[in-house]
Amino acid sequence: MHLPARALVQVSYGSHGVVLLDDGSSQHCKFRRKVGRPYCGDEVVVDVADDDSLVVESIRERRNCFVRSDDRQRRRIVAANLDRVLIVVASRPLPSRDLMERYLLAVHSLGIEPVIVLNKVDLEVPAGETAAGTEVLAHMPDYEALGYTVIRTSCKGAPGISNLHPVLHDRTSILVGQSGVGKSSLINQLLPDLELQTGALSNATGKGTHTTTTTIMYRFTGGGFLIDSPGVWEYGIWKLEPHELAAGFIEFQPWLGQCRFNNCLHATEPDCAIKQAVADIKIRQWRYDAYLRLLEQNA
Ligand SMILES: Nc1nc2c(ncn2[C@@H]2O[C@H](COP(=O)(O)OP(=O)(O)OP(=O)(O)O)[C@@H](O)[C@H]2O)c(=O)[nH]1
Ligand SMILES: [Mg+2]
Ligand SMILES: [Zn+2]
Repeated sequence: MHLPARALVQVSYGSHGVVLLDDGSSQHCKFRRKVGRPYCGDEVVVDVADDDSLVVESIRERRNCFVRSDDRQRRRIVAANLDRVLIVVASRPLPSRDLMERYLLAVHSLGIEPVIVLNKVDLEVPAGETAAGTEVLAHMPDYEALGYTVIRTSCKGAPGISNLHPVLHDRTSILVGQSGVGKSSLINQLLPDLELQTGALSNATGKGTHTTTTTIMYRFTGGGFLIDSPGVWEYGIWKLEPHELAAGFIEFQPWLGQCRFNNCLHATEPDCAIKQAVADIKIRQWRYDAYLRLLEQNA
């Protein structure tokens, strides 16, 4: 291996992590504070340090990055340089209210198309559960009508997971979603050599990787990369500009810019084109209601 060399960050623990080299090997690597913190998916240049360990020399400018918000509405990078974000939901645990809208908003802000994965379709939707959660599942045909790709999967029976292959091939994809929806189970089924890969990663880090506590990038058999991320209970949106919020609702697009006020929030303003479109049933009422809730939370 000729050094310095280009590499991909598979795992980042802040001051060190694992990088994937061109020869296909996963190597432990140190990060230098002056270079900045690399994240999963970052393209870096590595070299040998004085103590013979690998060290990141530079981080290439990120094409995009998927972020979440911490409890103070600050952006936290989860992974970088993505082609696909798969939003995984299931009937167990049921999604929380507006979770899907927040995820869709986040993915649209990256400038890429979200893919919705409805996993655990082998299970019945539990009766008597919260309306908010079951509503999300009932809205799947609406998401499809809006133009989103919805892929139904099961890790425990028909229809299996093979419908995912075409969207993952030759791409860098991340699976995000609530804890327990089956992200790691999907990855486990998608990667026949997962044990080999996690073995190589644990060897490199000395840490076990059975529970998803860190974002990890795997090589996808036949080309591409698959990133598993730790589940969240609530996916929070960072502080947004009002126009960024509306941009996350794709069906608003044709009417944006047509309100009486330039800075219209589409809430209480008169002569609002969005509200008119809702009244004309051109925009679904439940989506507009979700928009209003996000607007209020963002205020
Ligand atoms: N019935 C059924 N159970 C599933 C399916 N997929 C996953 N599970 C189960 O759901 C549980 C959670 O699965 P995980 O893959 O660990 O979920 P995760 O999204 O990775 O969770 P975190 O790592 O906490 O974010 C496990 O007990 C799985 O066996 C499915 O399609 N059907
Ligand atoms: Mg997991
Ligand atoms: Zn308006």
